[in-house]
Amino acid sequence: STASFFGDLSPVAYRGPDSRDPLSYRWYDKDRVVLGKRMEDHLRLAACYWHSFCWPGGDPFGGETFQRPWMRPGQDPMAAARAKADVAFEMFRLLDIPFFCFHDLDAAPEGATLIESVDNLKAITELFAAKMETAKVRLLWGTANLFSHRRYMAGAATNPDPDVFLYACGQVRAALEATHALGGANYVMWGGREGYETLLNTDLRRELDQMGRFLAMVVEHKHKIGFDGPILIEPKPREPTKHQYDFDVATVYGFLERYDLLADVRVNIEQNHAILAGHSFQHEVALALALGIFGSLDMNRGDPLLGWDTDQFANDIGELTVVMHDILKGGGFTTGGLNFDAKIRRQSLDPEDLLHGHIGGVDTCARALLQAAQMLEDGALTKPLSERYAGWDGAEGQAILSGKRDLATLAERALTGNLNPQPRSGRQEYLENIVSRGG
Ligand code: XYL
Repeated sequence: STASFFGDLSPVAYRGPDSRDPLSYRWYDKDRVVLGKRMEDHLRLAACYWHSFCWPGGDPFGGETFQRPWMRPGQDPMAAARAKADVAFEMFRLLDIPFFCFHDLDAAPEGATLIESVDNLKAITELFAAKMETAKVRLLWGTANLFSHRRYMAGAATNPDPDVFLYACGQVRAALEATHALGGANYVMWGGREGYETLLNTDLRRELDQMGRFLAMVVEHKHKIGFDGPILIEPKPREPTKHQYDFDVATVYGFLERYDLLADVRVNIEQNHAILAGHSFQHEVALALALGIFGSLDMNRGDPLLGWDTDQFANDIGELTVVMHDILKGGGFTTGGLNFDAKIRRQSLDPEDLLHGHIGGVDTCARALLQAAQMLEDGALTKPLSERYAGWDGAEGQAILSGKRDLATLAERALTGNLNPQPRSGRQEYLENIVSRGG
């Protein structure tokens, strides 16, 4: 039965860096206080519903490999959804993970009509709420799947057919209200098909205006129902469309500014999407922090040799250390957290593989947090950084930045002062060594 999907296992516990038990945490010691806050409260780790429980292990060349009990053909879809929920909540318990995330259609099956789909979601939301009364797990964010069904092949909000836009409104209202009912901390919008395959059939100006209006309506509705959390846009440059409008953090910032949505909307940044956009993960996080729109992270990794979204579990300690350092420096997560938008490989058939994937991701994040906290406490990176820019902190530097000097004044000063600025080392290797030795 699905209840015994994982067999007879005890919850994964912290056993310290020397542990040889593969089903234990070596670094994730949730109650350990780091910079005045419990590790669990720093990281706000979340498991995602779709990759672990809905993806059947297919790829473009072959079908499902996992054949989970709740995926067997011919079952009543609602019974299968309930069985799937039992296994999901069992995994959250075994991993002692404090949050989860889901799309409407991960949790509840699409019905024959929109009304039926909304009813299915309501029923599963009630089931989740009942489970959450006794389970420890909370909801980091909910979202709507506006990309799988063929009705959305030309986009949801950006569809040339306004009826598709209305249908998307029906789905998003239900998913936002379900998220609210379950006490979700954020609501995510990833524009899966908000983009194009060819500009020959695409009116860019219209599609951007449609997307801007759609997002504004979601924000209006969030306020109407009293949902406190932010709306998070998840940037991605391509896949499934050739060009996606929410290309990267910089593009999303420009979009939010143009449609006057900066007050209510932030970003959910994914490692794999960052590298698909030709950036590093750290670049996207640092830029969102600098622009004041940092929200949450989809924690995974892409394969640098593959040009697509492989969504593997994060395991690069160096990469995550600098990202965690930037986040800590920026004050840490508020409503956001670290969601494992990651899937095990299609040959990883065993239920235990799901646990190994998460355990590795959790420990990498925990270890990165510890290293980053150490670096921050020592000022190992922050001191050289502020020294590098110290010249701007004086009265004259501030007068320039606040608009109290004009071009001619400064030009004259450079001429009469006979300025001859001397370059100074950027010390990149020195800084890289701090990161690679772990603080
Ligand atoms: C797919 C995206 C989604 C979002 C939620 O690339 O990462 O899974 O996180 O729609």
